[in-house]
Amino acid sequence: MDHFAPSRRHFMGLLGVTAAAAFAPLRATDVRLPFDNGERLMVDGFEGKGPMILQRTRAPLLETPFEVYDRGLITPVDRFYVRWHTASTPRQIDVSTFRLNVHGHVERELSLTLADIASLPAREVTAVSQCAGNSRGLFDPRVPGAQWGNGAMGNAVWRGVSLRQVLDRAGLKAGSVAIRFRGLDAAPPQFGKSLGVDVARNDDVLLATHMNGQPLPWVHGFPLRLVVPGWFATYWVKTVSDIEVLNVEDDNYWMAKAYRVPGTPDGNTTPGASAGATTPISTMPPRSFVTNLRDGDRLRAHRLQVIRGIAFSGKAAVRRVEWSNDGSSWHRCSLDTEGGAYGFRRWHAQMPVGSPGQQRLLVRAADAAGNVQPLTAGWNPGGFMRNAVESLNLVVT
Ligand SMILES: Nc1nc2c(c(=O)[nH]1)N[C@H]1C(S)=C(S)[C@@H](COP(=O)(O)O)O[C@H]1N2
Ligand SMILES: [Mo]
Repeated sequence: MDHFAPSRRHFMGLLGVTAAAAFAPLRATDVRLPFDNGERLMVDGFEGKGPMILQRTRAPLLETPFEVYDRGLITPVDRFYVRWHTASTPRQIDVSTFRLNVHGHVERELSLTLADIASLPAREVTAVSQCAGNSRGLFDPRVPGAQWGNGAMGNAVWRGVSLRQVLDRAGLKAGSVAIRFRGLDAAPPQFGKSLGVDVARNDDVLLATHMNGQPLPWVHGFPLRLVVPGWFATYWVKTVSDIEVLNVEDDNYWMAKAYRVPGTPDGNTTPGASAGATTPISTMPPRSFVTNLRDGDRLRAHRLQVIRGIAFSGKAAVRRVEWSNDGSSWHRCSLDTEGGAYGFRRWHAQMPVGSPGQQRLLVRAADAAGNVQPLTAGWNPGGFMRNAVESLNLVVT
């Protein structure tokens, strides 16, 4: 299958650091995501990654195999999911001519080199990046779009500079409303997203150069990407090279038409209902997952079973994780302290295994702002923001 052949082109280094990717030989095996037509290839060595679930080759769409989340709090770069909208992805960047241009409703236009950006104070944030369409394949009824399982998310340590440092140097004029970010993707409509001024001026919003201590690989947006902790990853514009301050709301395709949900409190509606007013996707509601057991696993009767997993919320820090066998009586899990407000939090508990037969396991998270995962899954036509309580069916023998 020669269309899987990895590119031999290399990147130029970022400020002397070589970002050239080494490609392992490609191997492919079958995997099955938990929905109809869920058969996929597991590929190893594609785009410099380790074993990943192949959703699409061009533009690359790679899903993290779920067992990776059980191995550690931080998702390794070579197992981190990948999503690009178009195949016109910028693989080769000349770091000597690259500029970050800041213009629009500003006091001073800027054209910053990578060295200019590196001279600003560094800042590091651990945060979950989750595609708004993560888990879309589980929507019922099914909806069009990338048919992800639960692996379009990852937790990384992002390092760069606060976007605010750059905005302050440009000076926002009175009446600024939104900040629009564009990447180097060439195909129209050119990818771009915007943030309200207040969100953009949060010190934790980064122009990141590094991920888990390594320069960003091209698939994750070398040489600069936006990191918006708590917000769905659609806002995390890769290869960001253009920042435009607007004095009106952004009417760009990616804000005005795409990545929107019904204007209801939870962003959901009834299948078939006429499309009412919509609103742009923003912060991530809480989610939690068991990572050490899979649906259909066998457990021995009348023992204590360790259960563990991850939880996160983009709206406020995770406050509580609970497990249940029936969806009505809930038991508190222990929450690890490690992780920070924007990252994965690990949790664990001991679950008594009952008599031989079926045993369900559900887990739900609540955050400090009082958001709790709903028991039944909501639905919207874009297949966005799934955050229902997930359940496993275990077989007790
Ligand atoms: N330039 C650019 N940035 C982009 C996109 C894109 O297509 N082009 N896709 C966005 C979407 S929808 C997601 S989910 C994340 C995926 O980031 P990752 O590939 O680093 O995991 O990048 C975001 N930033
Ligand atoms: Mo996404």
